Amino acid sequence: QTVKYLKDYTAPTHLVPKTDLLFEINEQYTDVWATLHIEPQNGATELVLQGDVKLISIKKNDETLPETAYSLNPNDETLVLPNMPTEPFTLTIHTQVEPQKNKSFNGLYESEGNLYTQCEPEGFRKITFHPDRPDVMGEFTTEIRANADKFPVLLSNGNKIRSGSLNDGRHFAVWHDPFVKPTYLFALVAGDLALTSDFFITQSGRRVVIEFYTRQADAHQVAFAIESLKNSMKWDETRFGLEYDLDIYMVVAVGDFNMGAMENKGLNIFNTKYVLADSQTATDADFEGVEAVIAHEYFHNWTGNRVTCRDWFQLSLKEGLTVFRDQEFSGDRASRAVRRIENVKLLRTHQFAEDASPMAHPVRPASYVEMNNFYTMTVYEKGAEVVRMYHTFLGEEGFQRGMKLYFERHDGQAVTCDDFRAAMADANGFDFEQFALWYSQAGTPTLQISGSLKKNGGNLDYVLRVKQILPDTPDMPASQKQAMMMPLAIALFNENGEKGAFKLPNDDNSYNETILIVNQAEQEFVLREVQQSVTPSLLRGFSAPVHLQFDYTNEQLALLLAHDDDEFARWEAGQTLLRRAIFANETALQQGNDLPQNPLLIQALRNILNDNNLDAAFKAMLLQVPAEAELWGERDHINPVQTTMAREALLDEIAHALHGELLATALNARESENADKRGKEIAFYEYNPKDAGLRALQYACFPLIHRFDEAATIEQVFEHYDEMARKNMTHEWGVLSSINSNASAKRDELLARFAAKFDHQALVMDKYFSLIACSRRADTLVQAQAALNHPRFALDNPNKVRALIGTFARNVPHFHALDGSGYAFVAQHIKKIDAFNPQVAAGLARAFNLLKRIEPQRQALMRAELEAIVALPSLSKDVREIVEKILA
Ligand code: HT7
Ligand code: ZN
Repeated sequence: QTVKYLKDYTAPTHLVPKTDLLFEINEQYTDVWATLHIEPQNGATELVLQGDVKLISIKKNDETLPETAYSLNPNDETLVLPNMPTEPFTLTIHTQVEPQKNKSFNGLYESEGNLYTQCEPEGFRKITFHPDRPDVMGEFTTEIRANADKFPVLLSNGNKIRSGSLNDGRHFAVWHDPFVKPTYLFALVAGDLALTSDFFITQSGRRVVIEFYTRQADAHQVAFAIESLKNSMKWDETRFGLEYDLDIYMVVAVGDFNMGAMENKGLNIFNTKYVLADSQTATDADFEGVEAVIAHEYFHNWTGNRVTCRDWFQLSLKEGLTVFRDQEFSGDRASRAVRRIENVKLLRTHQFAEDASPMAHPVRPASYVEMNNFYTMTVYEKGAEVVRMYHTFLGEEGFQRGMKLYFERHDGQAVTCDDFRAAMADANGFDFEQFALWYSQAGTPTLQISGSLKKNGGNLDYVLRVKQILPDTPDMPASQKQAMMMPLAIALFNENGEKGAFKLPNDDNSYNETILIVNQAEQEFVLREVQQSVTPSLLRGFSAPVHLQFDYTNEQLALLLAHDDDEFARWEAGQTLLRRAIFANETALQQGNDLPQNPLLIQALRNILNDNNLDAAFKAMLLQVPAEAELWGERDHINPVQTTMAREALLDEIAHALHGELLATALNARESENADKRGKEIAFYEYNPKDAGLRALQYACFPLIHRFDEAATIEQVFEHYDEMARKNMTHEWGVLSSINSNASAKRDELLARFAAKFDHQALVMDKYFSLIACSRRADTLVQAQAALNHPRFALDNPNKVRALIGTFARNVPHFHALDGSGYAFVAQHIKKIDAFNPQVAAGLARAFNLLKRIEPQRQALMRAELEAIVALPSLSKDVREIVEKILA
């Protein structure tokens, strides 16, 4: 396998400032003529183009080149032209593609009779030959010709400059994008699609046309996405001072898509999951997903498109920054604290696991085999945390000064993470030299903190000792790693739960919270003139992406849970109590002891349930018991099923001890949700953040209510399902998820009714398949296997695969079943899917990344499956890279 290294980067030998494309779409295949206007650099004569596509012919300045003038190398997907002029010249390259046969959804592909492209990161080379690297930027003009009946809509980037009829029922459109861009932002869509239009007036008064393209049957579901786009456009103007640049912004929704969406200049292509939403088919979480992804792709217009990446190692330059921007947007829209906690949960569940696995890599990877494998939690989510740390150090004003300088310096360029860091540093006179380590050192640091009171004359000092521990990762032993620089936000609470004042060294001002700069392996911070009793609130707001170890007593955690005014720290105190209770159960199970009781935790949860001043969405968050994957942190010898049992035992304890409070809370939340809707149409149960919070609270309680008395609850749900579910999909989903592990036939019947009702709603059928796959019932594997034959299931549709097989691979007791059946099921489908969609197969293969940290019996079973996968001679490099890393 060819490994590409960041250290080997060299500037391009040839630039391509202009590319003219002609697509002639036929029944069976599409002809592409690409005219590249090439500017050799520094007298270079050998031109290497990338391509994985059928070559028909090449012309140099209108003269057909003989086959002896170039060599095609399918192994490394290159076309080498050794004797090219040193002066500017053109190459016109004729290629032929078969989009109907393309099930990889990469390059030009067909879905339901329409054509779409996906070019990031290296899909353009499946369309034509080109340097196809992000630092070769140019202006694109694209002509599309196709049958007018079958393909009435012809779209590409930029502005439509011409269109008209041709002979034989064909027509054409010519698009020109005035902004230079790399090939990965190229897009084309051709098909029979419904258009929903709107417009946005920018801060400078320009009118931007908004066009959303969907299947005709889906057009009524785009209103929320359009509103989200307008909100995003407004927010980017007000918070970042960034205005949209073209006169048209198009979004196309497609059901076959490998990821969430793609930010192609002026022509975003979206997974339908992140465009289509109405209250009968989408949950509140789905609405929030649509809003966030619409925003994310829109924000790329500046952070990604106007300023792009020099090479793919710099992916986090655009992704980390854009995730940070979409997180801030969502936080500004509503429920900032809850959004922050959700982001941290996602990071800790998936990115921390990645960082502790053989797949660990720095935010800026040093090498890769298949770039598609590096659209990771580390690049996106840890990358966003790295950007957030700049923000924490500099504050909003300083951060915006940095952004301004970044755009002044680099608009229209392809740059690096160091250029971003330099802009932040130079705009603020802040030294971010050491901070660069966040881009090169993989693994999650641990901060071991201890605190003690010390007499200082008549006063007391609180001395915090901070030790930074960096883990070994496959790319670098801990001994070679250097101490990182990070912000540590802290406050001190007294025994009454009040925030206490303190002073800092050489500073006579009083503070009640501060940000300490951690930058050494071991460090001491002195907080002066503190009160007698101190409980520190540490890593407030999750100020750095680290593990925190501090020896809190359970009473101190309960105090923070009751009183901390930083919602993250408050929630985290509760999570630590919950984690401790589960670990204690695990130990008891291992040792065959009785399970311990947790009166302090139960009382703390009772107080939360009874607290009428708490925001409903936040209360729902406080009640969430950490999932298994959140509990594994840095542990080894994991026995997944024992973790599940320990966790379930705690859920039982909570459900029984707090049944009355849970019922009352759920009923109150339902009452509050209904209060302003009496006498109104059901359609009034729409998404809005306040009602979403009330619903989140109802469905935080309902599974625990079901757990208290399963038989009575399933009867009740069965009797009243239509009434409970009819308000909107959040209720329908909430009810079904709550009883989804119930062993009775009534649960099966309810799911069957759900599937029948939504048979023709592809996105709701994804929900049905994920319900099947996430159930903790004993027969889940059998049901998942049967679902493969459901008429609405399709192995070549990535959403369906993620819903059924991806969800199953996260179902801890079933994926990790001791007979190996769960591993075999997932492995079997990795092999099948790899034959046509390596990217999706590689995504599934990541489920095995726990291999080395799992107990020996399961480790052997997993290993056997992985070894069978790598033994396949035709295995893609995508899956091979992942599986070989896991096995190494
Ligand atoms: N920048 C986009 C990445 C993406 C992608 C990558 C590989 C293969 C298919 C893909 N579709 C979209 C999405 C984003 O982060 O905005
Ligand atoms: Zn992105």
